Amino acid sequence: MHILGHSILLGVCVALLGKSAHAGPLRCNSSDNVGIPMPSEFKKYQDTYQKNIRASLGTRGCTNKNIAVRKSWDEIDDATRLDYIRAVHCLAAKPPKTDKSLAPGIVNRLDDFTYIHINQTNIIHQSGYLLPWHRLFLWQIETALRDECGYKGRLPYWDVPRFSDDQTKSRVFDGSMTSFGGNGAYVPHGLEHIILPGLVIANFSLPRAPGSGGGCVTSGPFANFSISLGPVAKPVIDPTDKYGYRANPRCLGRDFNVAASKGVLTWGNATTIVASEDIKALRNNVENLWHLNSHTFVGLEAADPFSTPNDPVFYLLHAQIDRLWAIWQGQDLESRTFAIDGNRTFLGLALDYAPDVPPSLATIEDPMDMGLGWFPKAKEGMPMTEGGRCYIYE
Ligand SMILES: [Cu+2]
Repeated sequence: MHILGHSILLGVCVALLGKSAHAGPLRCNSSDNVGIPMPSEFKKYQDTYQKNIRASLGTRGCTNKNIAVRKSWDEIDDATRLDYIRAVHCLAAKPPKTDKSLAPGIVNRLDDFTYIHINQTNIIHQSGYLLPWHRLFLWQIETALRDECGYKGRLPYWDVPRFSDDQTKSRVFDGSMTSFGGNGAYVPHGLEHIILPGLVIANFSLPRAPGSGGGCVTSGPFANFSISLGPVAKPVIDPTDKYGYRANPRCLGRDFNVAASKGVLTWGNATTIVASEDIKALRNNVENLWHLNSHTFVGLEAADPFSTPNDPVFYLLHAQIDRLWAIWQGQDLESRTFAIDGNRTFLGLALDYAPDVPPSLATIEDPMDMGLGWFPKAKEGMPMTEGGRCYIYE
């Protein structure tokens, strides 16, 4: 009887899905039946991480009572989703705090974040700072959403491997008003080679394969969303505006690239990452199996290594990466929390604008530039339950 009742409920959900008419598809309440379930191998790592983090907590500061839980966007309720989206629009309507002489294209509080990410790109990617820098960056935006715009929840993550076959089945990209919208409109385009400015190597470029969009996002709460800084990595760099610091008002565009997700951003690769035997393997696996591919899947603005935070989904994308790192750290908090690997610059290349940053190995004592005059050491960006941070991923 129970099984019969369940299938009737599923039938109702399917019928509702078929009737999507207005502001986006109707969804049945439970998303339990959507996506690829977490395999037991991955769950084993997640369980160990959660158990070890909780066991490490004391009775003061970050405790089992007050620890914040960061959840999948697909597992939070619609009210929380709407509150998050409202808070992002709220930051987009607030004045910036960054000195505009640094980048005249900074127009709002979100651009403070995009600006410092552009400014630090050649230092915080393919380097030892990737993970700690972005952990603090996520914490900064989560704090801004909560303290400056009254968001009541925590930073959610994009449940990438659960939807690797079809990311539009995720509530992140289902195009509804409780999502981040869908793909960009289709604009015919081909393969491009985008140049990353600032590296002292002749025309360092990355291939950018064409996806199925290429134009403006037309559905959901970020249709008609205006962005200003960037793009930075382009086929041709304008030497008078190398880092896209001038105002360049335009729509938020995307270019979904299924080949970067299907068979790539899988539970199998997520498991390989959390099972990495040491920090060197972890960092390489994160970069090569996941980081670049998840940006490439979303495409266009999100795939610009510099100005990628222009796409509000950036923070959910990086929360997934932060989660994978957290689960890896949580297998052995004592030996892994402060483990670091990598150079001080992108692939150890010299930078044309920062000759004082030697392309040598990063250490946990190195300062990182988070913007607005905050220069924490790399080690401050490593624990999840110290230094004001107190969160766990579910
Ligand atoms: Cu980044």
